[in-house]
Amino acid sequence: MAAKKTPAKSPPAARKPAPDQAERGHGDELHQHAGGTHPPLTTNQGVPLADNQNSLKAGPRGPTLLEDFILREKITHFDHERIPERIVHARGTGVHGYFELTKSLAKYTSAALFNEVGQRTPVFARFSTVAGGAGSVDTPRDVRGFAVKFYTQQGNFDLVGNNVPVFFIQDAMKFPDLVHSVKMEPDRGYPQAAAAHDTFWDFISLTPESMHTIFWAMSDRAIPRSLRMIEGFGVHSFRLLDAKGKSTFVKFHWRPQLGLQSTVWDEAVKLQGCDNDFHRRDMFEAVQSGNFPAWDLAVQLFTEEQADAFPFDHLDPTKLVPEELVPLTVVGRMVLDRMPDNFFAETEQVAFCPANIVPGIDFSNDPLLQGRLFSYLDTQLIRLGGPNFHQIPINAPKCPFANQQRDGHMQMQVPKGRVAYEPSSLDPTSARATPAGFRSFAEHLANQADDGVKGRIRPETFADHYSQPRLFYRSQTKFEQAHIAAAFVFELSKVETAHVRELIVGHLRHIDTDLAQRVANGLGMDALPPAPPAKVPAIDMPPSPALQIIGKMKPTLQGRAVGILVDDGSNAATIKALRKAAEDAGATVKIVAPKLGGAMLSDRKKLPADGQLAGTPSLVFDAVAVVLSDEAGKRLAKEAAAVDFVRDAFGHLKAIAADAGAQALLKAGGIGKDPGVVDAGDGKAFVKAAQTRQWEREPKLRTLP
Ligand code: HDD
Repeated sequence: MAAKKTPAKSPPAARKPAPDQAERGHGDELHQHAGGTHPPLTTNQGVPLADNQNSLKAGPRGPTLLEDFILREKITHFDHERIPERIVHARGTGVHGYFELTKSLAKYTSAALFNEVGQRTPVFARFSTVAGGAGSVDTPRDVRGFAVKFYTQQGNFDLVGNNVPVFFIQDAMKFPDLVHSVKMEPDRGYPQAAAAHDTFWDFISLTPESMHTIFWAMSDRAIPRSLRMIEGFGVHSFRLLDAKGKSTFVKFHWRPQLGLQSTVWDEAVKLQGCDNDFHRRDMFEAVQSGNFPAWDLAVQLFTEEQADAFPFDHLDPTKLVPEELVPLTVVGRMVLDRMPDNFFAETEQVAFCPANIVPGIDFSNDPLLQGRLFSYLDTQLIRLGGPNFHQIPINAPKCPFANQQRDGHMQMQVPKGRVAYEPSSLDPTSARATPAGFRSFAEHLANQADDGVKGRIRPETFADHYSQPRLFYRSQTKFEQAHIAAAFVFELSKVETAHVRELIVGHLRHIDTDLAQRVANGLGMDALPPAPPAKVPAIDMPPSPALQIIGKMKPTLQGRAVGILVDDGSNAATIKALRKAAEDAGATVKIVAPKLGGAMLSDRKKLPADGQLAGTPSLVFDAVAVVLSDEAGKRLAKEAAAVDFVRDAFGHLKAIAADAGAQALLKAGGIGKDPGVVDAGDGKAFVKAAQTRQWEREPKLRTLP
């Protein structure tokens, strides 16, 4: 048998030496900012990386290797970047700052932060919408959260409030239902960040106690101009305790130093399209430019005896204590002066808990507050993944803290020694309870009429649901009343179920028949629907002008924004004078032009624009000026973005300064003579008109119910 010829082995191909890592990690990446002192990029284990652009592959076009621990670590971390968003208040804006005491409350409380005038306590404040998800818009009609964490020397005190002083429900038991009703409907997954749908109004129509807060939510407080211009309220009554344990009830109020300011509804709606981040951006830009927003902290103090004489129960969170009944005393101010370095680490991970309280302050028996004391800690456990979230820098107290709690997920501390219990005798340095520590108010429950009865009981004193919404509505200016009526009509027009709409109008009859009629007319109802039975009919309380927005707006341009629309040929001197007048009055001025590069002005100098016309509508300004050559005015009169610029400014009741060249554009926008439309040459008149909205203009523009 002929032996098979084995094929001659070809000599092994001469192997090229493997290129070193630096050569192999090629790509098209550019690092534009070369220079500087860049620390080495490492894995989370501190291993320096030579290539952060290419995964480890079996050959240039081969599969990726499981071995690539660098890729796996990077992707795994990325996959886990999101944490569960807050079930409510998911979208928020946080800012650092401080609280400074200007009037001592030492007579009422042993809480250190309220004792020494001049003392500064670091704070972190987070403002939020309630209903929308974390990526939702900033300007829906919604209550705004106003949560402040005080890092006091006696531990963290969280005042977790809203921009309205009352709440929708009287008992925490109902909170999940309230929230489920307002969130997007579970079968269809919409609407996002909106109360205007059937499930919300269905719940409200069957929950008469919600009426008071609904009025606040239908007012322009729910469409604020800026987070810097909202009020804040601790809502519940709390107790202040002096060193001897004597208690005084307290309600906390935040008052914006820039005054209250809201948008008009059409403006809020359009802002959603124009700038999803309108409030977040506004806060960021203000703080970054040194225009630090500030609030006065005011308190209402009253005794148990005074409270007993109120014509309502102050433990009911649907009730406010009118300022006319118990005046406000300003005790300090909060200044927000530093944006977080990292949104996730701080704003997202901050964990507010109404149960975070310090010696000298205590809770009241408000049943909503009592439920909240449980809920927030519980939510943080799931949101932040375990019991050590208090060690995350934004949540950690800034005073020393120590106890015998140990271990758990994400333990960051390395406690020393063998003693992790109390009482103990083995460690002379272990933490012990102190006489200066937190003590609850020694409340005598025996003074309550129904003392001793255990049950799911609602106090009779919580039964009046209509007097305070009546107080709120009747205290408003006619413009605000019209806005409330219009808001009801808008919201209910989105409700498909007729009996829900009718029941809401029925409730309104208990509050104010004229309003009920206006809303019924606006909805096109043939007759007023019947009012549901009321346990307690509304009583008239003396009007409280403090509940208005318009009455509390400050005629000022401080913290406001003015936009000047210019184009080639615009008069340089007019622009300069207008800018100076507005800036001297405290406004931020931005130049808007058809092209971002700017415009060649009458003095042959180029003025760069801060915003391009199509992307910078007048919505983002509090007042506008239009300075144009005749030719540009005629040209822009045919440009939709320019026409919208002036038409919207006019429609949103803003002041407009215009020169002769701008008249063609104003005409195209349908703008005629109006006290708020002034000559661009008169900076003083412009500033005066721009310091407020032109309320009288509105009835001429739109039919309000
Ligand atoms: Fe609440 C968040 C304000 C009633 C349960 N709430 C949350 C936030 C604010 C408020 C401002 C956001 C905090 C932040 O910025 O992280 N909540 C209020 C006010 C209430 C109120 C003023 C009534 C007076 N809340 C309330 C009740 C319950 C909750 C009755 C439950 C029984 N709230 C929560 C929560 C949240 C929350 C589910 C969601 C995310 C979080 O706590 O941290 O636990």
